[in-house]
Amino acid sequence: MCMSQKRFPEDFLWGGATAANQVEGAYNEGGKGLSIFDMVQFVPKEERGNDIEMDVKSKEELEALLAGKEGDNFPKRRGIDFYHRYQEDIALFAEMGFKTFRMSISWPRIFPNGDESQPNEEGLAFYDKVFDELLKYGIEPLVTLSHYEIPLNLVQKYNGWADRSLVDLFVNYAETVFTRYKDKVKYWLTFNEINISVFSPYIGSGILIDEVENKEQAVYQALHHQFIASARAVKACHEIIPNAKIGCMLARMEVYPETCNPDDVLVALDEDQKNLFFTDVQVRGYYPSFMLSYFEEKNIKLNMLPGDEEILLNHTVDFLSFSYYMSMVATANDKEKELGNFFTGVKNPYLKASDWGWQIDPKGLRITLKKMYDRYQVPLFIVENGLGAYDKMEEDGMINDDYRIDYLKAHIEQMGEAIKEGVDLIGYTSWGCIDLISAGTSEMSKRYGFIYVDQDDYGNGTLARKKKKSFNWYKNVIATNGEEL
Ligand code: BGP
Repeated sequence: MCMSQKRFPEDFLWGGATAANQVEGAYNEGGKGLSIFDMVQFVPKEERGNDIEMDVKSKEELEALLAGKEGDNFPKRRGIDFYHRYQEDIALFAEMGFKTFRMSISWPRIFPNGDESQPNEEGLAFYDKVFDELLKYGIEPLVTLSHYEIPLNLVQKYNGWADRSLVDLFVNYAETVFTRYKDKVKYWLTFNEINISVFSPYIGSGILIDEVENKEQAVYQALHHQFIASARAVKACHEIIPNAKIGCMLARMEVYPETCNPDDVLVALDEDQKNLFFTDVQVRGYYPSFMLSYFEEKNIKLNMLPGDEEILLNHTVDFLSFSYYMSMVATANDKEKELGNFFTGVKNPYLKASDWGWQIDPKGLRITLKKMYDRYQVPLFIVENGLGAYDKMEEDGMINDDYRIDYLKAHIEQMGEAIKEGVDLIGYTSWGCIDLISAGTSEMSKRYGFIYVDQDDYGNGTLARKKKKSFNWYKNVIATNGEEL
């Protein structure tokens, strides 16, 4: 226990985070259509090595998956059965004292094919029940509109966001849920980790990349459509729910130069700019000049319509949210690179890494908070942070996840320091507050939760929930508003 000067504001939003595709399951119940993640299979580490491959790349591959020819272990289809167990799970969140719960709406639960004229009432009713349950305990829902949950039909029909038609379809979906939940949800996010598309065009933008000629052109064009859709969703949110706040979401990691050699510093700066490009557009409201130069150099020609620039400029987000798990090291040397979910870099000799090689860096979070606040001067919200680890149940049934407590404690400590140093941080939702299916590897055994879920990588298990040691620890963190860690 460590007591220190008060750091966190009284109304700080403590909580946990999930995504529909990683928890709900019930992939073909309640009228839900297939989503892109329903097509991603689990491949054991022994077979895939260190490569993380989430993308379906061609029509042919997609058809084979649809026909079930390549095995049938699709963990994201089963999730952890939150669809049927949300009451039990939310009661546990309430017991920990959550002020907020980050979740996403599965777009194909509302519009099963993405392009119907009328929404699916059963899907809408499900989220009504979830929001009511949260509000019953005074937990504020924080809702992501699109967390890798693009309706599969939009991939088949349009090649995802590569086609501008998705803008209107998404805005219609956003308006539908804003209107339906306007009295229940005050905090919204548009696209989860919008920058993932560059590394994973299928997951980020629903693009079957082998079907396009100029890949980079297609990805940045899709992103332009997503920026427009996001800005129009911001506009609609402000009109429909005047007291709501809507933010963007970025996968953020600090990038350090390997040495003080200016060549390394330049490479690191370059990487960092490419990351900040996404928030530049969504927070500042325009494309940064370094990116326009990059497009020119690569002969990427974005098709922008008249009015696009105004939409981006006039409908910027209210706050900036991001995930933070690790930092990276960039080098001008062509060395062997380590792997994160989608960034590469070299090893940092000063840091330890998780079992998945993610370099643990609490001070990097403070650096990022300071940098982001300096650059944008809007409220910040950490909507994902945590340690993916193998947990072991002891003979007495306890899960002593001290390593997780250490990780979270060190990060929260640095958040407190950043707040003391003037950063406007409004909340923190720890990722995977209940064990869920990994986004990157589809493993169940990569666990982040305060709550254990009895299920293995192959779907065996009772799905029973059990509190880990970190459960009571986090409960106390919230009860003391971050003063006792
Ligand atoms: C982010 C995603 C989450 C989440 C997290 C951890 O990229 O927004 O959905 O899963 O990373 O990644 P992983 O599940 O690969 O450990």
